[in-house]
Amino acid sequence: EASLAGEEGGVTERTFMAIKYDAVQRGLISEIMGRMEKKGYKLVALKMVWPTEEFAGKHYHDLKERPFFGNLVKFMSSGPAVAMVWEGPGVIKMARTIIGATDPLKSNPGTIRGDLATSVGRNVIHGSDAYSTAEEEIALWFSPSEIHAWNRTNEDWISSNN
Ligand code: IDP
Ligand code: MG
Repeated sequence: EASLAGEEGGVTERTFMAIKYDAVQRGLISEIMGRMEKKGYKLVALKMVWPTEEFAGKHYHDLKERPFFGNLVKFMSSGPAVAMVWEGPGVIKMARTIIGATDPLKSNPGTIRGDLATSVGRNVIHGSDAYSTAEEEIALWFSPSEIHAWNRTNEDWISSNN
């Protein structure tokens, strides 16, 4: 489990992100991962997953009643995604900021979707939207043994308590 100890600039927490199959096809994996890595967040779990329709439906269960749900689940199960858990101060909210708005045309330049996408149906990345969904999605995509609590040797150059 992520430590909830307070740190300057936010509580250390974990969020789930998935690089969608459109970004995998377009060769944007390192571009997207690099943004989280360079920000100073720590990658604590990583794998490629080709979701079944059933699994994709579980991941997007909140959207079952939406008209685009069928297409969304078909798209998500059409190829492998890159599933990740990122850890760090305020990472749940900050990952959403780094991602941008759901509709790439409403995402600011500088965000992942604002820089790399134009269509809501091909918006390259998923990120958990709250603490509760982060917990739920991490548990859906990863087993506890796949999540690694490793120490960074340069931690003092990224985070300070004073
Ligand atoms: P989010 O990914 O920004 O959290 P959600 O509202 O949770 O956005 O929707 C999940 C995914 O469903 C979006 O990333 C997008 O791929 C797809 N989606 C959302 N709204 C629409 C829509 O109006 N048309 C088509 N696809 C949509
Ligand atoms: Mg969402």
